[in-house]
Amino acid sequence: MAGGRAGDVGQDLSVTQIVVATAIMRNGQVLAQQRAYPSADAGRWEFPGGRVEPGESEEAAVVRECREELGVEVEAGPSVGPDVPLRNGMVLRLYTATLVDDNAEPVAVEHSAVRWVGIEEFDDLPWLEADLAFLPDLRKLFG
Ligand code: 9L3
Ligand code: MG
Repeated sequence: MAGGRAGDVGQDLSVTQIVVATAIMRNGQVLAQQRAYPSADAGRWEFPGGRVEPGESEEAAVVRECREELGVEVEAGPSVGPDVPLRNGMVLRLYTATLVDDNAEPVAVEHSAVRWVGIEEFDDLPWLEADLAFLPDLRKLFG
């Protein structure tokens, strides 16, 4: 925008795009989902989530993404683990969460599969590289 100044309406390219990931915890397990796309990531496992939208809080993004991807309502808890740099300057940040209805079963709306994973099974899954960075802190949380 010609003549644009800080504070003008428009995209501020200096703001880091946060991608939230969600560790939904229930009965000593955490929910993982298997990506269907893009092809480079298909078959790999991740914590559900996606890009925070402009003006949206990170917690609200967690709730929205879990609703969209899993068809369940969650309550976002504290963030855990490191900020993980992604391609294109984006940063991945993990939030803990619980199901609002403990008996609700998440479903794979746009993914290949979902699965509850105990810490003893963490090493069995081919995780996305970025999500691997969260496993040590999750182990401590469950340990
Ligand atoms: N990403 C990595 N690990 C995750 C999530 C939720 C996302 N647990 C990466 C994959 C994409 C980017 O972040 O490159 C945006 O995520 P999405 O909108 O494809 O879910
Ligand atoms: Mg996503």
